[in-house]
Amino acid sequence: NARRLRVLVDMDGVLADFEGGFLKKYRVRYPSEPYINLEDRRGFWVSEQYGNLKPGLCKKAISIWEAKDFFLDLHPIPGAVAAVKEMADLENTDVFICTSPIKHYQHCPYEKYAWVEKHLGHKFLERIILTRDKTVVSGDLLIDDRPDIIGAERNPTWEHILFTACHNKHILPTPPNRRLPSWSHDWKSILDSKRLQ
Ligand code: DGP
Repeated sequence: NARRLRVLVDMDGVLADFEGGFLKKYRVRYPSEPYINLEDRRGFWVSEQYGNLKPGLCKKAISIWEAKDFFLDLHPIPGAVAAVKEMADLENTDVFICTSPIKHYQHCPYEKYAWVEKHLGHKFLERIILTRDKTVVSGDLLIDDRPDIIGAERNPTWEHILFTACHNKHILPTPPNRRLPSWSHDWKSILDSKRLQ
């Protein structure tokens, strides 16, 4: 079976710790405002939960990830860098980093490239797909922490593997939807199960 497997890997929440980086910078910038512990995060949109916590916090939350160096300073998710490098070195496997930049484009797209070069190396710059619509990108697997990935294509080619994050851990995946709980779990078996299909 010489067919190559194409794996799309999301960045924020899967490779880069968006939630941890957000909370840390939010608390430094707004020390007297309430905040949401990561265990209490619910829903994909950080700004929505902060807005519900207190009027005005939606805008304050957004100001954190729109600031210079927010995306560049994110720490890698544990095990992510080693896993993606190993995945890219597997035979018959093509890995792409598939990520949606925020629409405030002054810093985010540049810093995503810089982050990939810093943590994964220059050759991974060939592997970046920036898109606000992941359904039009073709692949066998999409490893992503966002539960609802929809767009222009009603039948995406990829199978979505839900990567566990603080905001989605209470969602029950409706079978046959699969999860990857962390990078220390057996991601290779998920790839192998797809090769056999
Ligand atoms: P992705 O993980 O590729 O689907 O990208 C989603 C981006 O949106 C990621 O950078 C995280 C960011 N994000 C998280 N919460 C919010 C929010 O409440 N508002 C906006 N505009 N972006 C958010």
